[in-house]
Amino acid sequence: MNKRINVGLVGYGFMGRAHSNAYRQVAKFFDLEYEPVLKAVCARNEKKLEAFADNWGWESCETDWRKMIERDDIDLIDICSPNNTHREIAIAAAQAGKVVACEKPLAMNADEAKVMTDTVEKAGVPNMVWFNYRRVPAVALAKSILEEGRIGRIFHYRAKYLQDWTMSPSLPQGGATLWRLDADAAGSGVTGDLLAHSIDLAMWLIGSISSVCAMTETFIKERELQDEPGKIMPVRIDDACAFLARFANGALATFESTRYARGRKNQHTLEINGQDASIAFDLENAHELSYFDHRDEGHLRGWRNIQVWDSDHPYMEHWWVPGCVIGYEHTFIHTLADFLAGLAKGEKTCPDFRDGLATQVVCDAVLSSARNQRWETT
Ligand code: SOE
Repeated sequence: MNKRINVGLVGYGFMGRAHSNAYRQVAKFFDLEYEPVLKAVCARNEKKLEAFADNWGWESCETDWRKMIERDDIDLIDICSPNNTHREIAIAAAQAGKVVACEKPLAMNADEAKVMTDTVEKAGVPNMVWFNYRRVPAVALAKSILEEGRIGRIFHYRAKYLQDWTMSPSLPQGGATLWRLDADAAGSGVTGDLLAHSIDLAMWLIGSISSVCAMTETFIKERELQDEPGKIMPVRIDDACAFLARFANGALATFESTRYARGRKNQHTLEINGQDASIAFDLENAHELSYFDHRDEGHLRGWRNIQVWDSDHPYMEHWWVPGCVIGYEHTFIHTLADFLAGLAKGEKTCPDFRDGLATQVVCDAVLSSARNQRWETT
């Protein structure tokens, strides 16, 4: 009989669905000591909440997260409400001795992330941030290729994260579904929402970032409020951001993100160029990893596309027969599986809050560099 871990989820939007699916699936595909129980879900709109709980099989509903944290039958608090709620909920959960999982970005800014990290560490509670793209099998394979030393000295890192869903000037801002456009709820625009993913991956793969030089732009300056039709307010988030970076190990990087790349829905790419080899990944072709090895025999040398769908590739032995591709939702299941395995062994699983803080420090430096039009150190 597996040990049960009772989960209380805060938030039921896009990420609430992705996390609920992970809690439902994980024990069916991974042999784990801990089996998550979908104990309670919390949000303010009671009617929508009940329908959500019903659909995903959450046992109970709460409309006040404080009450959920007080419950003795909840072991883990998972936060996937808007970014401006993360700090208060995470701190209260940690102080109540709960395990804490938090959607990215960890916080609105590095100051908040620091307090949250200090609190979970002082309370000694296991914690993690859902940077799910570390658990794309092809990205995990890139990590092991780097760890095997196949790339040699690294010179360049190139990342892009492109979307196009906010291009319409008539799209409102704020409210339940468009809080990512509201600086008070999100903290920032593409920097915290998208580049946080790219920065997390870059630092995991290559090492820490020591300085950045950024530019940002807000293309559409005013939008109607979703909750107050007719009321037009300035837009205060960054619609696009590009920055140069230096890693502590001497490698150079470029990062670009926008929600105005027509036709790009969720294109998240990275390329690493080293002395001996290069690797490249594109989330729009998530089951492939491109690899070029200069040491190959000359007449055979060239980019190869590794189809990351065989049972000896990361995570793939848990799924179907080789060649049957998996997708976006599986990255959340893998994140959860690794976290639960870490809990069982009493080991921390990365990315934890300290890693989330490191990313937040870089995001703050990026925004400050763009504001002040100068290089910033992190
Ligand atoms: C934004 O559109 C978003 O939903 C991000 O918030 C997620 O983190 C990203 O993975 C997909 O895009």
